[in-house]
Amino acid sequence: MNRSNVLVFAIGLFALLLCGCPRFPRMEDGFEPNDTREMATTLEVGVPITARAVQGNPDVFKFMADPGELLIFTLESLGEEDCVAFTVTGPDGTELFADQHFFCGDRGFEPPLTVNGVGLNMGMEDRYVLSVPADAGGDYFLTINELGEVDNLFDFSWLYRLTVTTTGLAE
Ligand SMILES: [Ca+2]
Ligand SMILES: [Ca+2]
Repeated sequence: MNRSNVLVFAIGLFALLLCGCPRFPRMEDGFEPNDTREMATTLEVGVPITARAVQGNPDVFKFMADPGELLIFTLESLGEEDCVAFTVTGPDGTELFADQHFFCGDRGFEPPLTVNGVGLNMGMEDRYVLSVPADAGGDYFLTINELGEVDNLFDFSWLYRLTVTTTGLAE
């Protein structure tokens, strides 16, 4: 590449970045659209689902629980930007868990809202474990929201593997 070509290339790249186009949209997964509880993807015990959460496009999953079960949602990070926030909703629409942070890395500063013993464990590397006591039977919903930074030019996305398992609640 001679000097003027380099200059043209640099100006072109700068112009592209400046106008924010193209957006290089992140590829979605095959479970879309699953953006609301009405369109939620059904989970089955022990059957892992590999999917991608793209910023601005929530992924909603549902699981039919028997009363008295403990639901364990395990999310393994498979790559890209791990910048997620979770919400868990019970059969009557009550929010049982809700991350309160809006940007990547702020989880530690904004503790999540949790009720009824729902807990998030991040003890293992690249893994989130959400424990949800299902006192009532019915559909429990897990929403995965990919967040961003204040200044990311392109949408973030997160590749994950989600598995739900159950045990009886401790007496
Ligand atoms: Ca998705
Ligand atoms: Ca979605």
